[in-house]
Amino acid sequence: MVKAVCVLSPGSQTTVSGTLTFTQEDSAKKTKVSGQVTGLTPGEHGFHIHEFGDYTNGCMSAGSHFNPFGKSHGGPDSAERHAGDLGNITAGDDGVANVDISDAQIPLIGSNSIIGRSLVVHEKKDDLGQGGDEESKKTGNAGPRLACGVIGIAKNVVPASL
Ligand SMILES: [Cu+2]
Ligand SMILES: [Zn+2]
Repeated sequence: MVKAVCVLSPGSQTTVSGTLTFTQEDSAKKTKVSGQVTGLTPGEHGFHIHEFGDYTNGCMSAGSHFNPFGKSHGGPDSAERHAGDLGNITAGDDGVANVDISDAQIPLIGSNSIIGRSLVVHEKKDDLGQGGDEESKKTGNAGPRLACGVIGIAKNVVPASL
């Protein structure tokens, strides 16, 4: 089993934070993402893996959605999607979103491993590629980046084969 962790840091002018854990039992299994994001406005917020674990210029340096197969933007259940398209998380009135996702396109093992890339939480709802405009097929119109964090190897776990 490979385990990774992401501690989200607030972007400029936000107080959004959170800790997410990632686990993958073996290369044939989905990756589970679980944890909590706090400080959100109530409602849905785009939630993606972005291509770079780079914060030299804040969350903007994380680049575009992780897209190793050259696809258009979609939702987690879409046939056409970026690997990093995890859809939306939903915050309650307390501003807390509980995350519990299983996804086959964000492996921790193998050449398309997301370890070393980043997780980004957005201000707006991701339209999952259904917005009808050009931007919808790129970013889902999810808007500014509220918080981001690098996905790193978690303590006490020896990765199988990264
Ligand atoms: Cu994003
Ligand atoms: Zn995308």
